Amino acid sequence: MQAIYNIAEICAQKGIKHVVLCPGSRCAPLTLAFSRQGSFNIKVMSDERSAAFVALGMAQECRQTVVLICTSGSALYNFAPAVAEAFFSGIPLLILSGDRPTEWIGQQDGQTIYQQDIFGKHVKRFFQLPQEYAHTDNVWAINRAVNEALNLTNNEQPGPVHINVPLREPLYPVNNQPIHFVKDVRVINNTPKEFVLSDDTKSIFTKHWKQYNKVLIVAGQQPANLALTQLLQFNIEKHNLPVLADIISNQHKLTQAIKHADAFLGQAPDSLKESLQPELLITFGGGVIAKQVKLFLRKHKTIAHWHIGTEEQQADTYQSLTHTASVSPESFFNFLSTIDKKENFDKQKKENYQQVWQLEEQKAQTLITDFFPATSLGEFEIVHDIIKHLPQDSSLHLANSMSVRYANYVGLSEKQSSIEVFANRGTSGIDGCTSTVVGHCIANPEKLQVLITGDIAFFYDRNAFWHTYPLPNLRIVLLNNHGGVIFKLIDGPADLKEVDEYFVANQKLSAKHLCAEFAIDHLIIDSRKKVNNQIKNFFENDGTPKILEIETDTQLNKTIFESFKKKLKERYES
Ligand SMILES: Cc1ncc(C[n+]2csc(CCOP(=O)(O)OP(=O)(O)O)c2C)c(N)n1
Repeated sequence: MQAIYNIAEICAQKGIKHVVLCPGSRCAPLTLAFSRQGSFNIKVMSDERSAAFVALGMAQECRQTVVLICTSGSALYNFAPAVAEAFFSGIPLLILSGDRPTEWIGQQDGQTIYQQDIFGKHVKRFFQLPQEYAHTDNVWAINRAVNEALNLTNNEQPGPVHINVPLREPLYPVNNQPIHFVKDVRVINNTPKEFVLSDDTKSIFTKHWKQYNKVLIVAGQQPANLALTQLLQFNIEKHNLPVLADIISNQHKLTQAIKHADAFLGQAPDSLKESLQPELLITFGGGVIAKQVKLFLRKHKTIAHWHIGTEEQQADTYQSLTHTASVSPESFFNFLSTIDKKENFDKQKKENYQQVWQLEEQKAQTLITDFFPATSLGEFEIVHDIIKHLPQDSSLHLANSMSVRYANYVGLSEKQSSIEVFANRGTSGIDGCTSTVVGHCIANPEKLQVLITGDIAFFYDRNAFWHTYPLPNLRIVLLNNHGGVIFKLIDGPADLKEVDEYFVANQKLSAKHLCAEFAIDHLIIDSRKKVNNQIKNFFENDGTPKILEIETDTQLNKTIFESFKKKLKERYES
């Protein structure tokens, strides 16, 4: 087993800190190697689906590869939702699965499935280790594969990598022999590729830059990056650029960001959309939440569209992509900051274009500030109140469905620049939102982690709490409308006679019993008067995890959301 035990030593020497382990026999050599090696922070969780999302949250928080270990059989399949999310969001995970030697697959030997390449395209690479480890070639092959896998997880395009480890019995050390770690195990270091803008690319871009004055920037989902935000700010001011920034782009520090495009584009007349139509579109980061931005840019197509980034996949979200520049957004915006300002008539045109966006943003912002009803207890106004009261230096996590959408309509202010926003938008699943936040809590116990979630997403992922790790920094706002309210709010299902039974899928739970089971403080808001007081108690840092539950009425939520859209529309009718 020495070659297998060495896997833990290689990981340790390559700086891996966190390991999430799911118990089982087939993976026992891995379990023992990682636990006895001594340098890892190991967490044990029995539900593999939840464990994988916890690992994902930890990797996202530390911006470092997390190792995820499980036994053979369906255990491994349960990692799949988080693996897919990690793949599409670029989060580094190394998955190590114990397996039977290949001759035992399909031989009714129990707990055996086809594990090779099980995640298909949802991992960056799959490695099958040799199943005999004594020959020096196999020792070399295992070492090489583990090094390569680790390097792949966290290079210029991070993501999940899977190593399947066939293990022959005996799986446990005979006579309890100690495990020996080879300290001079070989480590292959990886120097990340350096991407630079070639002179050719610079000159093609500069030609476009000179040619077009309606230049629009769209920031997609990305982690907070102060240096990049400062560069963007410089470019906005120098070149008069409108920057569309969803809440998940973490660009709320920008002074002139357009944060409410989703709100106003949804209601804007065609004439306005025509004047907002860009000639040159520059995008960076992942996807955007704003559906109206996507529809607008697909219909009112730009002439040139440059996507900046080192992603392998070429996403043509707006069906207008003409160029990709494989450099980091920092180096691109650095280059942009060196280009001369436009002068005279061109300068005027650029300023005008920026002003049209700016004006719409300001009007939407004013409407949103004034909109929220003071007495009703709908979930939109609760999200608004929570966001306004978020403590500095906390993280805001948004579950899929209406939570992330409401929050995007509300937005964060420039003053809240120390708050980082996260959401599982790689696959937009409702399945691991809570576990992901738990991973953040475990990896960074100093930071307050606030999740806003709907009830279906919340109860779906209740095994997020099923372990022994304290979560004093966890705060969950549970918008309990007893079903998937989104299906009542979006165009399409809302008016179908089947909507309640087959889409909303009512459920009756409240978090009361769950909170008692897992020793979580359960706070309730059942009237608007209690909001301020309860929010204050909720954010208090007294060493206990807390869930703030608000039972809301679907019809009221629908009425409030519709009245919000109506008010946005009325602005254009008057
Ligand atoms: C794993 C997964 N299953 C199903 C869906 C489809 N889906 C999207 S939103 C939603 C309902 C979510 O309800 P809830 O969490 O209560 O939020 P609300 O709609 O009330 O805001 C469903 C089933 C999904 N995104 N992910």
